[in-house]
Amino acid sequence: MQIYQNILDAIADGERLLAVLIDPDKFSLSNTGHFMEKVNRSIATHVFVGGSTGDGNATHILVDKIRNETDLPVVLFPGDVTQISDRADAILFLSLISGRNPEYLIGKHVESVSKLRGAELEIIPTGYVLIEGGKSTAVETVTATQPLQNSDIQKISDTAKAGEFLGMKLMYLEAGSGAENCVSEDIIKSVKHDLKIPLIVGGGIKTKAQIEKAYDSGADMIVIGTAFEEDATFLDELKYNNGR
Ligand code: 1GP
Repeated sequence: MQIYQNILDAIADGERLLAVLIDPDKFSLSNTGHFMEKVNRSIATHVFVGGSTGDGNATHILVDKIRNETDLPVVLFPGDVTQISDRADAILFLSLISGRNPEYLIGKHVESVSKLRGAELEIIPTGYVLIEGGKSTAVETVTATQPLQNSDIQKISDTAKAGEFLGMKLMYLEAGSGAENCVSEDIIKSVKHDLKIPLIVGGGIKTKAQIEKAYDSGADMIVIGTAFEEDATFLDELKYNNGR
């Protein structure tokens, strides 16, 4: 599978992408079959696996189980080096460019090389921009970084653009898992206006209206975790509507 090229092709075809985020820490393995059945019937295009705190073995087992239940690409969204599993199709190689903690700008990346070298995972360099979402998030705590203020749209746009200049292939605007406020339309529009690489938006998206607004503002891919964890029937509401 060529995950990144497929993302570019889908966007060129006008497709709206949706990643279902599964956090190994919060997900019960015994629920995998039932949950993935719903995912497979929904408009979801990708499965992301990862969390801020999860341990590696749980991720590995979960990725294996998910792969048996779906043909969708399974992409690691790792909170830590331990969460790298070569059973996934790809990994978002995240740089937390909103923060100034060297561990999340280069340190963890160096640590991960011994696991990635020789693995068949597609590595997708991804700029990760944490934006305040109304309450303190696990990402903030774990990475010891501050999110960007949502009023500082220029800085957010400049940060994303700098990531693109550095060669990142995807840009991820993150309000944090379970955020009270998802990333605003104004922020998405401003970042999108300036950016040539695909734009991912996640954190705190819980309703169809929020999904539509994010797409209409320019998000190419939306990531939802908490809303599906809390109510998997929300997946049933997201029917095919984009020609797939
Ligand atoms: C978190 O962006 C993802 O990293 C998804 O957030 O859990 O709030 O959907 P939610």
